[in-house]
Amino acid sequence: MNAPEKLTTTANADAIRFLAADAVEQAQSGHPGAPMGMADIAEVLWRRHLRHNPADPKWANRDRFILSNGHGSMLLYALLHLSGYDLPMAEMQKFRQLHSKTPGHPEVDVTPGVETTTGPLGQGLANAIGMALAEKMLAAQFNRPQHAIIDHDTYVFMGDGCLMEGISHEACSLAGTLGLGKLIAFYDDNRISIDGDVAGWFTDDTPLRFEAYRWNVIRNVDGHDAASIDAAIRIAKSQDPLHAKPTLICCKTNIGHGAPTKAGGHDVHGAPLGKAEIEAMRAARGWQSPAFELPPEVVAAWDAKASGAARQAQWQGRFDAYAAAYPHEAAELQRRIAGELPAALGTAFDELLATEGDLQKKVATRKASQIVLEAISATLPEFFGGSADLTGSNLTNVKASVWVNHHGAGNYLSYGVREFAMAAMMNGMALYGGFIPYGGTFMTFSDYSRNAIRMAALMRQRVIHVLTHDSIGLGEDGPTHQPIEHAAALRLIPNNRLWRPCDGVETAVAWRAAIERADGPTCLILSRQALPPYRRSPVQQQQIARGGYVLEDCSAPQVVLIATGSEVGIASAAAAFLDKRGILARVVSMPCVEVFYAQERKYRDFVLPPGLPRVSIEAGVTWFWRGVVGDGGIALGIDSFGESAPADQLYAHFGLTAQAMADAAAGLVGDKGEGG
Ligand SMILES: Cc1ncc(C[n+]2csc(CCOP(=O)(O)OP(=O)(O)O)c2C)c(N)n1
Ligand SMILES: [Mg+2]
Repeated sequence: MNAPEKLTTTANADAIRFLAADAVEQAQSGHPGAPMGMADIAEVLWRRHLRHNPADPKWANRDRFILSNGHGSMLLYALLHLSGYDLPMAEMQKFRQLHSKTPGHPEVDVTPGVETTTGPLGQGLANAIGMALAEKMLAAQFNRPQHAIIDHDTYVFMGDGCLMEGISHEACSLAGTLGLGKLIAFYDDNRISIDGDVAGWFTDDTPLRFEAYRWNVIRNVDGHDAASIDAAIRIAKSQDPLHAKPTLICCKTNIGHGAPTKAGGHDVHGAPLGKAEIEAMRAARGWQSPAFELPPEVVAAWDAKASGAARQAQWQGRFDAYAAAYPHEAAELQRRIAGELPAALGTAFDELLATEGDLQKKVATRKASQIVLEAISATLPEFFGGSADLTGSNLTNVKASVWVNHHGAGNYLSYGVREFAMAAMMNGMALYGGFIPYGGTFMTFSDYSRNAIRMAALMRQRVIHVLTHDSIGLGEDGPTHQPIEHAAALRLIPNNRLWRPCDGVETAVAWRAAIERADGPTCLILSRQALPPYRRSPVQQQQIARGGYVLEDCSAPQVVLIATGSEVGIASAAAAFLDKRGILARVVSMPCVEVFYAQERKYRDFVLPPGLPRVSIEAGVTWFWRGVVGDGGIALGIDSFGESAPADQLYAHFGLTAQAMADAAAGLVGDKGEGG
């Protein structure tokens, strides 16, 4: 590279440095270190390699860029602004302010060009691995000879923090096995994290670690030398596609590079540089422009609008040729990317619910779930199943499941014992588009996935968690495996939906709600043990979708018994006991509390008449239900850990019996005992 080019390259990267330093200074909040340290890598990647179109951030065949070290958000905002996305300079000045397009950490659907919400370290990397998998599978399904319409790379930036997080092991190990050769990750090896020099807490041989994962590792790249960075990217992209591996480019960098006195230390990680340091940096780097102004030649050098439009137009030409040769495939791909459900899906659900079959028999709801999957999967090619090594227990597979292979064919993935990576990869797939991912594990291990479930809720992504073995009903495996607080905890996540169906029909309705819901995740909470079926009128069957409904009624109820899942049977038996004692009880099944409380007041009051005493039962913590039953009501449940024993003994041990529920209800209506 000759001298003038090098100068421009440096100036282009310095534009990122000054935007980041000035925005953080203005906000008096944020992280200048990573953007300044990775500016040179970003400049080479974005200006020489990244295939994107600022005018259409959703272009299907764009390269994906994920900033997994999301605290460096100003790096991404600077790149988007400089490239010509709809992110004007005014937004740089509003960094971290209410309702700006430049929030503290990158948020999908807030800023054009942000592919996923990052900040919780390690998850962006796992999202990117999900996206790279989605690309590989979509390409395998839709590309045809001479028509490679899905064919792009997925790039990730990450720092020490992402690599220290355990999820990086889970996800990168799987990425190596799957041979995701179009995934290119850059490690910002600056030897600094918040507490200081990582020598005291992070001394892994990272290149060796990734070689052990079967990645293509490029070591010792000078992260401030454009030619070395460029060469590394070219090596990553020149792999034989048949044997390609994910690439890790290890870049030695200097955190806060350019700051005259603060670079290289942990103080630049997450604090404003200070006016004096920024002015000294301006002088040292010969940067004449004031804050939030840029030299015209730098603006021109960065502008990717024309090149991006040309690139997309060229792809559009290829897509049109594909559509002419393969009209059915082209329409189907467009449908899937748009996230529209096929009409046949609704018909399959309607038929399943209208026809007497195994779903309407006594069945474990995990088994009912598999019956549902068997009935609908063929209509939903975007459905992508999996399990964290519990397929035979979660019953997430169907006869037509094909395990994903090295070439990207298949519709089912054994994620291995990697719950968190599974959840975060599913988020990546949902964000990518063209797939509706669902994955299974035991409900108690939803804690391992929890932050990724939260991120799906925050990002409004359609991801479905199949959580089986949902209570002490799983029996002998004992308290480690028996979820107690999990249903309540999952219900607490805003925009998450939790369904705990009581029989096969409710399971089908829950699956339908999960799939038809396009703006957030759903957790399906399913039993290991068989549960009896209920008979419902057509109206009752329709009301299941309202989250809660009257399952068994009487002429003038004196008390309402509310239950979910396997405890609905206990509530109905309790109602029968009460009836013998001359007490009239209504049984309400409430498979989805969140959906029920989203119904209009009239319906809620119809199901739970104000003033009538309430008793709830769920084999989990009671405090969640106290709000539903109110001060005068009784919530039956378990406020300790479970025990190891056969399930029926456990229900008796924890007092979750029809007799106990009947006694509680009788007490509320003033009946003190048999005949009393
Ligand atoms: C899961 C998670 N834990 C903790 C944090 C808080 N945090 C933000 S950045 C950071 C240090 C990251 O170090 P590194 O990735 O090396 O970033 P650098 O200082 O080099 O920019 C921490 C602990 C977080 N964002 N996510
Ligand atoms: Mg670091």
